[in-house]
Amino acid sequence: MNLTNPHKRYNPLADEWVLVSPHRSKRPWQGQQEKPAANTQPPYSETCYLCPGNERVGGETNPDYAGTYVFTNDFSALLPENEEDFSDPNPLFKAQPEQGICKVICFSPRHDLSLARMKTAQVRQVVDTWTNEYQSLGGNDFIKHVQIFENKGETMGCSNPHPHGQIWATRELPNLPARELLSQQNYLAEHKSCLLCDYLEEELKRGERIVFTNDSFVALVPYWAVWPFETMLLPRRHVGSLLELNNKEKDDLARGLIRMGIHFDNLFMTSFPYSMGLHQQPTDGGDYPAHHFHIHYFPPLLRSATVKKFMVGFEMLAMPQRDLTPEDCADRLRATPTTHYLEGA
Ligand code: H2U
Ligand code: ZN
Repeated sequence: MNLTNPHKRYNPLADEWVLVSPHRSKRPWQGQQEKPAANTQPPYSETCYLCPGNERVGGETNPDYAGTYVFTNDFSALLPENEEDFSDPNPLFKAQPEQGICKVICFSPRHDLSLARMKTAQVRQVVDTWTNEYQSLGGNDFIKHVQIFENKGETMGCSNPHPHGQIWATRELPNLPARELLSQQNYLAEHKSCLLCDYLEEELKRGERIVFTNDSFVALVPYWAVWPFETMLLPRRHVGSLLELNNKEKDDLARGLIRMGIHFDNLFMTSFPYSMGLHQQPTDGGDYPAHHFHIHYFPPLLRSATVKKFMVGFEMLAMPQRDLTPEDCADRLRATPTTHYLEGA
């Protein structure tokens, strides 16, 4: 399928539309224009608050950790206790208390690495840590949703190059997970099958948006992607969360996370910035047969290591828009080598 005229595409998960203007991207692809970015980070940094043995801003000292390391965020956006009365008689001034727990996960003691440059066994440890945190945080009576995510790169407002992610666990379902869950539940009710299972099956047939696959996971640029190189990593099997993955699937997830990172970094020969996160089923003990576990990557870069996409103008006032098609972007990602450009450098 080669759509060349302006059109809208529907995102059945988020229930919203994106405007696609392929005719505007006819200008030739310049490809690599900048010099490959060297990794200038040292394996250990004295001034890093995430490196082993260092003191954090909050005053605590990190242990001399060897694998992953989790601690409660010293500046948590949410607090477990919250009894304040936010009620207002006027419905136009609606507020509710929110409770939660925020944690930080160091993926590795090595200050100079990223998921893309770690070994499978090390990333597997990250997957296991995510699984344990999802289970233990979700086990709290008052926690309904566990949002695991990684903010990577200065452009994404990430404060530190040390490989790390965060978890914000909340009493309520946040906006996007709530919308996605509802869409999946409506789809199941209407079609008697899973939205993402059906979508994945069709994408594997069409092939044009697939970046790579392994035995258990598929990486693709969604048909409705908003960000140029937005991708999703989906388990082939219908599982609601990490808890349902078997050993082999967890290893394949680790391999998928690494390979996604390598394609991204190789695209513009830079440590590719993004926000990524896991969407897992709610943790209130309810039954969620419609929910298909998946990972979103939202990267801001457009044409080079420095030229990013701005969500401004029409996009702020009306709806998101893109010029490069998701098919073009999947082609470009797929065409990058599967070995990291810094390997052997
Ligand atoms: P970012 O990578 O998105 O900047 O997040 C880092 C988190 O680390 C941030 O939420 C926390 C910040 O509150 N932090 C600590 O918990 N302790 C520190 O000593 C510094 C930063
Ligand atoms: Zn560090």
